[in-house]
Amino acid sequence: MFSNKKILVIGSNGQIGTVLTNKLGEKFGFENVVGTDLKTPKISTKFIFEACSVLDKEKLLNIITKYNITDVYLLAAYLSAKGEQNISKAWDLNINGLLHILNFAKDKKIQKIFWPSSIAVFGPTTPKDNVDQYDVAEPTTIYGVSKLAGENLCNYYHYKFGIDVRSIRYPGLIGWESMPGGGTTDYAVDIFHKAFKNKKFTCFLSQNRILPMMYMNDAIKATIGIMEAPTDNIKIRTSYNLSSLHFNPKQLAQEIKKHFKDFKITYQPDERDDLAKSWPQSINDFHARNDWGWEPNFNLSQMVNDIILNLRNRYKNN
Ligand code: NAD
Ligand code: AKB
Repeated sequence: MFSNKKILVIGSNGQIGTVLTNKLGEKFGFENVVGTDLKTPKISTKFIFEACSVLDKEKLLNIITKYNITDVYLLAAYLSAKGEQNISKAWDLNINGLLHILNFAKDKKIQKIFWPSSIAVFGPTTPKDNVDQYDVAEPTTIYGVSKLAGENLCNYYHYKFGIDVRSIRYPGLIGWESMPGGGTTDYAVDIFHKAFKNKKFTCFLSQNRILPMMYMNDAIKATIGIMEAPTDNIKIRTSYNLSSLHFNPKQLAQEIKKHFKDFKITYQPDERDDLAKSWPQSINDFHARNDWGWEPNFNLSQMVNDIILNLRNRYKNN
């Protein structure tokens, strides 16, 4: 397929990367999409794959040159729960990985960058509901601190060097095609697999812990949407608030019970519940809707129906 874009997805084996690389391949041609991650994926990919760490600047530049990369989606990161286990490594990956990519753009090696931030930039001093784009952001996780610093780096490189870097603050993402890699919202993926396997699930968040969440299909739509929007429409160069769903584990379990009558959930909140407690419950995404036309497609019951339909096929065939 002809495309004037050559895309590099860094962290292509992860929860988002697994889905995003395939969607980008379908849209722009698999021959125009290169995935990189620390290890070669177990299942063969339709897109081109190169094993490389984002922290290995020289090897990464060789890949960018070899494939004439224009657009980079930088997904490699330590997420919230994993980050608390290793503060220095989380800072190193989340900040130095981003700096490598921003500097490649500054040196005209690439043209456009997508880098995701998170609702984790907000903290206990932020209002809980309908959080505005510009509400106070004083995170109390190293993950949130690194995301907030990253947002400001993106903004700085845009205004100082004209770099076209675009970002959204993803809520907790839920999908059926891939597993999450060490976040606080991971429960909302695991719960579906437990419903299929043994009809019971022990949740590490408390039952009433409401968080902003989103179906993966909507997250991918937003990601490609912001990258395809005309440059003049992108007015925020830190990171856009993004919203679709908010619910607690009890409400998710009730939706799942509509499909699995015997499904049982118990609660054993651990330290991840404290991280979740520091985050907002719902987000106002007026600017994303207004500037580049963001709109989600899935409500809670539509998402649950779609995930269960797809997982039913997957478990039947395995
Ligand atoms: P993930 O942990 O599932 O995937 C990250 C991938 O990066 C993994 O495959 C990992 O092997 C790879 N990686 C780790 N170190 C690397 C390195 N040095 N070089 C190259 N690859 C490396 O994460 P995800 O959920 O796919 O998240 C992707 C991005 O989206 C992250 O920036 C994350 O902060 C952000 N985000 C995710 C969510 C969510 O709910 N999944 C929510 C908000 C923001
Ligand atoms: C996490 O839980 O760390 C992520 C996020 C909301 O950024 N899913």
